[in-house]
Amino acid sequence: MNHSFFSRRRFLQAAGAVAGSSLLPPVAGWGQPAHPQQAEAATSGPPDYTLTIAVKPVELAPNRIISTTTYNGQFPGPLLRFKEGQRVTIDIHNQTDRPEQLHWHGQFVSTDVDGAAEEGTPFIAPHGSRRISFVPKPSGYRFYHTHVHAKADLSAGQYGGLVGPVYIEPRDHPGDFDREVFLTLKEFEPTLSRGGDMAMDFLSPAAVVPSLKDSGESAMKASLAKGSPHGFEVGYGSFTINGRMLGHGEPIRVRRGERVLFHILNGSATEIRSLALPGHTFTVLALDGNAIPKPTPVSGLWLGTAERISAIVEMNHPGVWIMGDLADDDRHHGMGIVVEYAGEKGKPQWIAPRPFRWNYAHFGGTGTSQTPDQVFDMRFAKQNAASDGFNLWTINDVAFSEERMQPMFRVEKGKRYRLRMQNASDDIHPIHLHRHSFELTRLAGQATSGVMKDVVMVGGYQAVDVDFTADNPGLTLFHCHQQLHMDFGFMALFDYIE
Ligand SMILES: [Cu+2]
Repeated sequence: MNHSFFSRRRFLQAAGAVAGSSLLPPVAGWGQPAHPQQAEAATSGPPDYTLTIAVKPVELAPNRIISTTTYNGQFPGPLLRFKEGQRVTIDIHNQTDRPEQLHWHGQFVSTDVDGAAEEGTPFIAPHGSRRISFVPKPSGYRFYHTHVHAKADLSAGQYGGLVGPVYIEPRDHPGDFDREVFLTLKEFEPTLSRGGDMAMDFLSPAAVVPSLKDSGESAMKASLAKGSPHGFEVGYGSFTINGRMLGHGEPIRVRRGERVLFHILNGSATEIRSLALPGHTFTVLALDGNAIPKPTPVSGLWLGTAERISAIVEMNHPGVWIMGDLADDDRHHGMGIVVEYAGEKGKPQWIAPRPFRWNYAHFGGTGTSQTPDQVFDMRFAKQNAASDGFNLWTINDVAFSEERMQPMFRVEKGKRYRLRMQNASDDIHPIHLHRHSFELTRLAGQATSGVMKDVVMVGGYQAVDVDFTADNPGLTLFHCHQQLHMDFGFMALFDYIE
């Protein structure tokens, strides 16, 4: 049997196609508005899918019913299974009082449908509708979510329930597993707080850049010395997997010997999540939906906001278990799901795994990555409590704002670019690039290759390099996926030049 669920051969072909695209003529000049591509124009007739955005009750647990914005009245939104290369038409209805954006995270689509106003995607008007059509690609685990600024309004943006999974079936390879299980991790009942308790010490390598640390710490000290409080953070009252708090949803029922393929999404607005299943290991096949060079077993998972992991668990340790977050407090408030073997009974058990660190390079290959045509240096910094008590975030000293939407970086179609990211803050930032994927090339001093992603966690005071090929013309948004950070400046635009 073929043990690689994802087609390595197709992946390499795709990479080859990217490398060859430099022969195509460049399009979309600097300063011009984004052109909706003809190919993306809406079709007539009934849609393939309908997504309705509306405020609905969601039952997280018995007697714990919240009211939040949902897709089709459910959380998570419906799993959309597309076929790679087969056009889909989707009607989006917005039954709320706010303009909405629906972003196709991880897909190579045009700016007209990507779902980011900064790139020129039209809003779905309050009580309005929009029909979109696009060709899903690339294959693998993607997702869709709202893409509006919430700022201080914790009922808006990704603080609500506007998150749903997408799976784009590859053209071949049914894969070697018995069952697929999709899990969306998500907190509800957000509140503002001062200071958080987010885990910070799980990334490997742990090396920090001393000059980044000095500059971040002295900026923070200066702010506190002036009497500023710490900037606002967000905490949550309830934690769920697939919209249910631990113990209140259907358990995942398994049989001994089964190979279960988990597709796990961190749908959080702001939090980094972890997941472990006592007595079992995860064999990671894909990160952010893209096959990794070599399937790799790990004892637990870490996911920044918007990251996805596809991993096989061989069910070879019968019992009734809690698959849950490593943070006891978050698990006790719901971040877990029961895994129950056939014929086993009793109270679900949690056993903390031995401490482990998360290193993307474990999933990388041994090859060296291609030399980029150009390097963009990016420095991320925090201005403590500088925007009405919220932290203000800058990229190269510029905080993005709706009044200041000029592209910061310009790329040419077909060229390969390195983003040399330097984080002068103590927070971990899950950094996302729209409409493209990137290859991880250096993580806190460690070289790697072959890991293709669309989100990468950049550790506090650390440096990370990623490379991407400019192969999807149009304005392209780059931002931290932490909602509080992206809402307060942590964004930049790339544009294509002739
Ligand atoms: Cu961030």
